[in-house]
Amino acid sequence: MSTQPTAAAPLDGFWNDDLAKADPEIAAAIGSELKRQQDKIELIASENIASKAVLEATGSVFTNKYAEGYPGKRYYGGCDYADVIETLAIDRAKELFGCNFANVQPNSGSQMNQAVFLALLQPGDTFMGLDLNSGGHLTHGSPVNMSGKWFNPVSYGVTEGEELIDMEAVAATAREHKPKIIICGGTAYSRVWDFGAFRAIADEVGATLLCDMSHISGLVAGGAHPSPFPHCDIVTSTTHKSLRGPRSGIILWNDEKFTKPLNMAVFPGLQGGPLMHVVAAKAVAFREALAPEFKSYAHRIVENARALAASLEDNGLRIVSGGTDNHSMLVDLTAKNVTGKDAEKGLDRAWLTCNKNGIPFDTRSPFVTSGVRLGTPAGTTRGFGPAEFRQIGELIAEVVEGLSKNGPEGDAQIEERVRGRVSELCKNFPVYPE
Ligand code: DSN
Repeated sequence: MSTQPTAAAPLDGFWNDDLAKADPEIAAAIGSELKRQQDKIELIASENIASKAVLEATGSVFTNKYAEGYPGKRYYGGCDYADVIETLAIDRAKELFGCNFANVQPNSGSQMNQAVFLALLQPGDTFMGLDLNSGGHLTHGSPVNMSGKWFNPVSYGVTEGEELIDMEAVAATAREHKPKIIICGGTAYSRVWDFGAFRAIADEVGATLLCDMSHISGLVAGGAHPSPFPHCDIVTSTTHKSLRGPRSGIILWNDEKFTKPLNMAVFPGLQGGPLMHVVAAKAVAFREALAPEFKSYAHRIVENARALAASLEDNGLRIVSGGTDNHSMLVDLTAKNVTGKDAEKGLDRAWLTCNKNGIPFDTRSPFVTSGVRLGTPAGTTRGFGPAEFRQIGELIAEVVEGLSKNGPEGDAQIEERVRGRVSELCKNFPVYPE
């Protein structure tokens, strides 16, 4: 049996058939991708399944429109409706996250963070963020990223024993280096962020406090994680992770003094014409997130993550920091003598999609790693509950056991059996039931 979902799914019925007629190759690849998303279980913590309304807005005629500038102050004519959607997106973002100002134009997570640096730092200035090895993000000071090449990043990490953010190290590093910006938030940290404690340290050293809440913004919107406001000065977020919108970014803040520098940094500092079709889709996603059902969704994400973590632990796998408070977890495979790279491949053969990820104090390279990162936002969207996630934990443990015994090629029989059980689950919980 092939280890990949077989035939491409036709797109007929999902959209109309314009694309299939105009470009059968691309239509076939999109159909295959739809089938992959339907047939495999998505456990990548930063991915989700956006609604058809979000997809429709992303594919709308706003693709055709240039709207450099901001609502009411554009450099192009014909922006009446661009103003309507951008104003709605701004108002909904402010309502959703309870803040005074929003810029909804950043095209991506990297650009939203670059805009904050452009607004507040000069080349060579010092800022502080969570170390990549402890779950930080590339744009928070990695030496291979512009943030690490053009500025002077200093970092904090997690404690060796509990694997929790080392607040003493945060305070000590901040006192020593006096960073202009302190960043909280990361991509592979599964515990609650103490924004108040970061605020106290930022105040002590005179730093601006930036939260990159990309991973948890859906949980914040739904009240399943404390809000970075009012503690943080500036909050950035991608919109496609737990927030379940289109692939994009936003910047939020409360103090008027940041308005001009941040808006000028996004446009004309970094970007030209905003992707108005994506701005429209962000507005749609914010409306969805303001609905009462989203609160329940956000809480179910966390409940499901706890069920998955508990199941993995019950089946002999160690979870970094001993569990999770949010949508994600890191599984430490060291004791199984399995690398993250081999686990990612083995799990994919069994139709469980995840990514290899370094664990705190990992001795292996980022291309190999000793762990995998798992998340529940996408599975929760398709309707899985704690019972399904407990099963998924068992399936993951079985595949890892096969890898542990047989090496990188794993146990083909186990993987085939797991694929069968994944298929059953996926059939019962379609990604786009409509
Ligand atoms: N690549 C994203 C993630 O997976 O966390 C962050 O940008």
